[in-house]
Amino acid sequence: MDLGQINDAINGDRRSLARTLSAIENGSININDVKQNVKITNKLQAPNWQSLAITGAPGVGKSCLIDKLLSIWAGSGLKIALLAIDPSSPRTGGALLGDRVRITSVDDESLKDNIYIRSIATRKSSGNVPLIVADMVDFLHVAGWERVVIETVGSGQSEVRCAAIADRIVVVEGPARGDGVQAEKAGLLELADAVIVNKSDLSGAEKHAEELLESFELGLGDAPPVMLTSALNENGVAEAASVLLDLPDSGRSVRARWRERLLAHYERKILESPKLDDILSSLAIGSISIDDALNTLGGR
Ligand SMILES: Nc1nc2c(ncn2[C@@H]2O[C@H](COP(=O)(O)OP(=O)(O)OP(=O)(O)O)[C@@H](O)[C@H]2O)c(=O)[nH]1
Ligand SMILES: [Mg+2]
Repeated sequence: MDLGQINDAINGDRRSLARTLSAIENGSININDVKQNVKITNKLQAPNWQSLAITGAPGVGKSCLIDKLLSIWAGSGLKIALLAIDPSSPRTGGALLGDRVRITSVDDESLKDNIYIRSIATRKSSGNVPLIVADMVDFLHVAGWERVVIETVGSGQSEVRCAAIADRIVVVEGPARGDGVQAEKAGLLELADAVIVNKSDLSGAEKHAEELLESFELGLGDAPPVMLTSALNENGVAEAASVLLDLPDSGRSVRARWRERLLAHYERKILESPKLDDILSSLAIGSISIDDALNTLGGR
């Protein structure tokens, strides 16, 4: 562990920050060791939330919307970081390129000291991505980034878990396409502390917001706020930015979120167990059962 580099990162050096995050990403340093070994000088007031996941189907406008939100929040003096989880889809060849193009707030001279952006290429990662993301969020807080936004596509278990590690989850949807509520299918809505229907400049957005409200009314617990925005013409974005900054966690999402976190940690426990190799060999020759294996790996 390069303590000098870690201290530089904490003291604001961006290159050291990038390197430290890479070291967390590839598993060469452990966040708990870092916390034990560095003096944490950045005393942040604990805000309402420290991490906010913005999730939803590909192409609904998450990056465009985040760009506007970052401008507003950074403009009000908050230090805000974005972790863009890159599912490395063959479609885009990786969201990095797309997001670089779409996130323009970072090019603004007056804002750039308050904004830090980092992509995480999940394809290259060997470990448990949601927990790597959680560790990176942790380090960003240590390094003085008050709020961390996580952009993740809301399909696929790992992506949903990346959202579940955040303090708050916002699900972004597009206008109605006649095939019902997308996020509902992915089990995302039960995790949502707020829902944004973006592309309100297109027809079908209001109808979709109504569909969402109806589907919440059928469910249990209090419905999260449903907001309409257009990242294109900025309608509703300032309002959304202010609601999101003070967003309470909705009671209904808490259990679902803890379930995802529990599963992520359980998986890490199994994968990082020194007994895993032996257990796999025993399973392969049939000398133990799955229950035996789980008892051994899932225990202490
Ligand atoms: N009409 C309209 N188009 C929008 C709006 N917001 C984004 N778009 C367009 O939608 C497309 C996708 O936007 P992105 O911000 O990249 O969407 P994303 O959800 O981040 O996509 P992935 O990262 O690939 O999942 C782009 O062509 C945007 O220009 C909006 O409010 N209205
Ligand atoms: Mg995007």
